[in-house]
Amino acid sequence: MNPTRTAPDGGREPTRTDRLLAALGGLVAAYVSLAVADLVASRVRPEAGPVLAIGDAVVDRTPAALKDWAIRTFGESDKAVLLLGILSLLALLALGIGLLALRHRLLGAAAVAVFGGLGALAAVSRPDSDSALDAVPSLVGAAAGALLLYVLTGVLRTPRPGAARQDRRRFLIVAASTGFAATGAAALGRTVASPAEENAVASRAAVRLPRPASPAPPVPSGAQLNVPGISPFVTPNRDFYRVDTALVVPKVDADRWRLRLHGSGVREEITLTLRELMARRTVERDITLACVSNEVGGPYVGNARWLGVPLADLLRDAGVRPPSEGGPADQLVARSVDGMTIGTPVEDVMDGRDALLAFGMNGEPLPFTHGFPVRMIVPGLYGYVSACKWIESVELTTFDAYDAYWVPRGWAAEAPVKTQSRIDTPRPFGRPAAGTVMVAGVAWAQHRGIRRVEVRVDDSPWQDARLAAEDSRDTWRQWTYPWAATPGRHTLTVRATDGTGTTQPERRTDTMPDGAQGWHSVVVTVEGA
Ligand SMILES: Nc1nc2c(c(=O)[nH]1)N[C@H]1C(S)=C(S)[C@@H](COP(=O)(O)O)O[C@H]1N2
Ligand SMILES: [Mo]
Repeated sequence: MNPTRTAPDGGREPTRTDRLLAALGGLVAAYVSLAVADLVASRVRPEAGPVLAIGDAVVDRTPAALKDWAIRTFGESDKAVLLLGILSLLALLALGIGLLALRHRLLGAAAVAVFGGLGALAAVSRPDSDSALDAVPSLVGAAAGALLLYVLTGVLRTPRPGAARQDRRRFLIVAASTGFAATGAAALGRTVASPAEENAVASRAAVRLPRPASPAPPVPSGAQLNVPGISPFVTPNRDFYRVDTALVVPKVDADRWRLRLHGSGVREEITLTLRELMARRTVERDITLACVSNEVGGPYVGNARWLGVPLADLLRDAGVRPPSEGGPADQLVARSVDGMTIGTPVEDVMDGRDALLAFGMNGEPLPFTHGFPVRMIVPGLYGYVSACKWIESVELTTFDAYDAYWVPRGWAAEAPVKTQSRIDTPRPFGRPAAGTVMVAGVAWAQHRGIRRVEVRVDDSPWQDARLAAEDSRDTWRQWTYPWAATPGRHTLTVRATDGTGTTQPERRTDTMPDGAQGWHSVVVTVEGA
């Protein structure tokens, strides 16, 4: 047993075991803080939890290049990686605060409170925070953590004489039981949906999609090629890529949702409910959506059947004229419930293309991840300049007057999609058998259409691929090329020509600032017979 020495302030001189336990105490107190905050947030608003609020703040302040790197490196796990990073940093700080608390009990507890305050500040300064209530999860969590740390380090600092061993046991029992209780409570908070979330889920289940006044023409039978490994012509909702800045998917209650249309050139500001929107003339269209962060050969593109109302109809009814007819606004800024802003040329929206306020995706109401209840879709423009999810307002303004979210972060204010083609099969570094190998994939140049796709094997001349039937110039097009493959290592390259006759340039460019260009190629090794 350790001899008990007395420290100047009456406590015992801490031993190495005390320091170890104190650090552990810091960790447990931080953990309990976060679990309690999580529990409270699950009742208030999930996004108001401190970790997510800080995560959101980090996302907004991340330089574009770093962000693009994160998307490239971690793909759709980029958010998980960010949260893991934040948690690791907090864990380190917590160990330090535990040690501090062993020296100065009150100071340690105060440090926990300071972090709670930072979390609360982050939560209320989010663009989508409309209530001081958002500070509550962090504050309650911090109070719980500070109290626990104070109690735990008290046990270590003022042991009952001769009872150090029992005191440490007491410490461990208090730490473990509080940790377990907080875990249980937080887990319960997560499984039992909050009333707000329940309402949102129920409102989506209650949506009856209207029959389109203008249905999508049937997909030509020849648009879907029968080649194993090719991207299906229609991307099922569950497989559709997801790119957004939301750490928690917004769950909007459709019954409370409103769309506001205002700004320069709008005769009179309009507010619409979902029911009112759906009562307008509806159209259904197949449209391929692509992300500007998609590298050559990348996965951030998908094709779906969208149901919605033409945005141009709504704008015309509100008195809006495009710049070509003398309208004062050249930029339409869409805002989402989570504070995203997306700027789109008014001219593009009103030039006759099927720019939609969409509520249906492949025959069902928009999934929450894809923008329920309503999002924008504009054929021919990258998502970050057109496809606002969880939309809540549309403002008519100018490019001079306003920069949307991504623009100050280094991305172009205007970004029509670049022509791209991708080899889906064979996979990179695949080992197909010699003989006829079906090389196949997709090519897209939304709103211009795909006129031609060519394939090159090593340095041989370009060969025409067989194009699947065209559904519309707003959708991607499958292609296939039967290759007489000979044993050995080969490089397959693809390039497409769009409806204007322009062929993809060879040179690869960065996704920044307005989308990648260049030829996609894959290297395969053909196995001998
Ligand atoms: N509210 C909101 N809308 C958004 C985004 C976002 O971050 N927030 N990201 C945009 C980007 S960059 C793209 S590519 C598309 C992706 O849509 P999807 O996730 O349905 O595929 O949504 C766009 N709409
Ligand atoms: Mo994107």
